[in-house]
Amino acid sequence: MDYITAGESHGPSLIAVVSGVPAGVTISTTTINADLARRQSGYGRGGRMAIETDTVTIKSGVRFGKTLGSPLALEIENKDWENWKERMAAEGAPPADLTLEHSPRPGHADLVGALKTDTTDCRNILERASARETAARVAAGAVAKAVLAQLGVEISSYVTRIGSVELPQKEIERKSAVFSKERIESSPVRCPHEETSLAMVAAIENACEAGTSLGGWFTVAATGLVPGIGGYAEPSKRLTSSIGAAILSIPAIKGVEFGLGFASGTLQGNEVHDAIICSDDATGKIQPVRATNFAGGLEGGMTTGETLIAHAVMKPIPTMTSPLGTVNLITHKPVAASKERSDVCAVPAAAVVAEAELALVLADAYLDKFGHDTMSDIIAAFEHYVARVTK
Ligand code: EPS
Repeated sequence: MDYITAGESHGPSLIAVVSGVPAGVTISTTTINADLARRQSGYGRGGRMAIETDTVTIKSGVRFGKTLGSPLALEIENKDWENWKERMAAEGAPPADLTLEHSPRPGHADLVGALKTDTTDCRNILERASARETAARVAAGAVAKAVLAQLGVEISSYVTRIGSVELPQKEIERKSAVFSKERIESSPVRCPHEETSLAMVAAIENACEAGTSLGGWFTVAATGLVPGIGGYAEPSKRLTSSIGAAILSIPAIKGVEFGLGFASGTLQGNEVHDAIICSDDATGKIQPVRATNFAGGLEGGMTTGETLIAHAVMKPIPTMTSPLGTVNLITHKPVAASKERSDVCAVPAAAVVAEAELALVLADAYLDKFGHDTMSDIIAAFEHYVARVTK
């Protein structure tokens, strides 16, 4: 399974094309729209989210609620296009009163993108570098989640830090905790701890008043995995690298770790590795499992069968209402950076985008192991494998 996206932030729409989806996957626009709404939510979002109500139109690849085995084209309209039709027209001359964006924002793709593509109008860059593009990824990820759901895998995420406010360590159980969806989604910042959520909201309010922005940390988890997905024999098959790269492809993400992650470099081997024990599952079958999950569900680049846990850090959004200094690209004189409307904090939204990225990599890896073209055959191969590894 693979995907590409197209679309500018203020163009007519965002599009995701998802290829390699097997035939027979149950798809519902209600489920995709629920994830799109989760991406739009979270305390600290800006004015654009009040304009948009992201909903998907399935343009191809699905018939009567099931995939056909052909590529899926998914479209999300930009309601804001109504206000940008002339300024973002695909054809014709620019309007006479068009304001060009000559003041690149430090921390955004504006300056380097403008240098690279031989323009002084940063709008040519920021329209695509905008995190608005991640709506299309979430739609693509919902298709991957639908494949995984038929194989018993569920994906969730939660926020552990915004600015200087952090979820207490005892809640995270050495970075291996998973929380119920109810606890996460009932928080305005998708943090499963009420007191911390309130402090995070207050921190966002303070940053808003100061005209600045905040980043943070989040965790993304996959439950219901079987052991042996991914591979140790070739670099490209190691899920540690493909999941890491996928999460790092989300705008503003600056680092990813699995399980104990960086902390494992400060501890001894006996404190870091997960002892192997034998356990009877509900059906009375015996299988080797882990006493703990400090590895975050990956060993040798493969799933261990424990919950997969990745942690990521998002930098503060570069667009600020009290902007940093920059240089006008025409006059080369110092000016304040452009104040493109933006969010104060989008960490809760980025966590939802990371769910999509994790789902896309995991679905692809499951199909690598169990077959690509038809869901009923994939499920048969999957059940045969589960029976073998849980003798
Ligand atoms: C976003 C849409 C954008 C921004 C934000 C995220 O809309 P607009 O540019 O019209 O305000 O609100 O973009 C950024 C954070 C960014 O860095 O570009 C969205 O849909 O998530």
